Amino acid sequence: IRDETVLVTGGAGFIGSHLVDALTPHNEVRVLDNFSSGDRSHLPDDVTIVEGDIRDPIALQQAARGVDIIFHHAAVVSVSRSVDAPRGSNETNLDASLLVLEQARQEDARVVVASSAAIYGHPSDLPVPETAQTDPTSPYGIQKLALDQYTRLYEDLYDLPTVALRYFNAYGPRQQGPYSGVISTFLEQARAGEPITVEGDGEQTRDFVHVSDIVRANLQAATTDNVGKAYNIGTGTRTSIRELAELIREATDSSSSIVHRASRPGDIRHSGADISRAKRTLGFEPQVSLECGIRSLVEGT
Ligand code: UD2
Repeated sequence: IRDETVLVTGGAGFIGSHLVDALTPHNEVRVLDNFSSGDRSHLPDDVTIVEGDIRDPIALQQAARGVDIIFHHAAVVSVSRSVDAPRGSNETNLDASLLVLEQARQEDARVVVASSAAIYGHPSDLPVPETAQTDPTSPYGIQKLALDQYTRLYEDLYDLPTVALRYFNAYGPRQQGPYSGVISTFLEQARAGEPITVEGDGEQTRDFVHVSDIVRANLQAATTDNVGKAYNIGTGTRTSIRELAELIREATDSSSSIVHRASRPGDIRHSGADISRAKRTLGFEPQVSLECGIRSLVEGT
């Protein structure tokens, strides 16, 4: 997209900041972030930063004034935090998301929201299509499901162009911190020569999707005519955690051992996206294989 005024909520975060990088050369970009987990150093110079919380209607109003598109990535991303404090995460992930949708209505702006594979819970059939039963196993999953449904409803009720992108397991540069996901954890362990900690038997599988593919999906969602819909964003390939541990050990030339720990209570056994709708309708085609994605993380490119 070009010559648009866009707002990225959570634009200093992991996915948001990569999206900002892709948007800034050709658009006027604003970022709304409270820097609770985002990092200012990830932001290029030529973006307008509104430091504030998406729960704050005034900050949101200021950031969203006159925008054509809102990419909504601000969220409390920790599933375990949502389990410990459901109301707190609900305020940010759902109540504030409604503020975003209302603001978009006022500005007549398109909205692309970050939904999640968490809405499916334990999938009964794999790969999971968008039409699969939704059965979240955490408050986080319920919050994302409600947001996903509200997005569709806003198109239905108010004719607002909306798209929900259901991310599977995202990874890539700048993913850091305690809730950052298994790839960055394994990579840190391998680099430090510490044991790589596989939880459970390691036969559980995930669909790992590189952040650059997620950015591509966002740009496609920004122009598609097929609005009011949700799209799975993954690769369609599943990898076991044990295999991942070995891939990372090899890629880093690490002498780390691979050790097994207790599995996570309630862990999803298998997760994998059916991405045929995104392919057909958005023209989405993942470009980064897990091997390439890990290699570029290791090489820092
Ligand atoms: C992902 C999302 C989460 C939510 C969820 C929905 C991430 C970071 N989180 O959680 O937001 O959408 O999917 O189902 O993408 N593991 C190990 N050793 C470690 C760390 C993890 O074996 O040191 C295992 C873990 O037990 C799990 C798998 O790796 O089986 C993936 O864990 P994760 O935390 O990266 O992501 P996940 O799928 O639980």
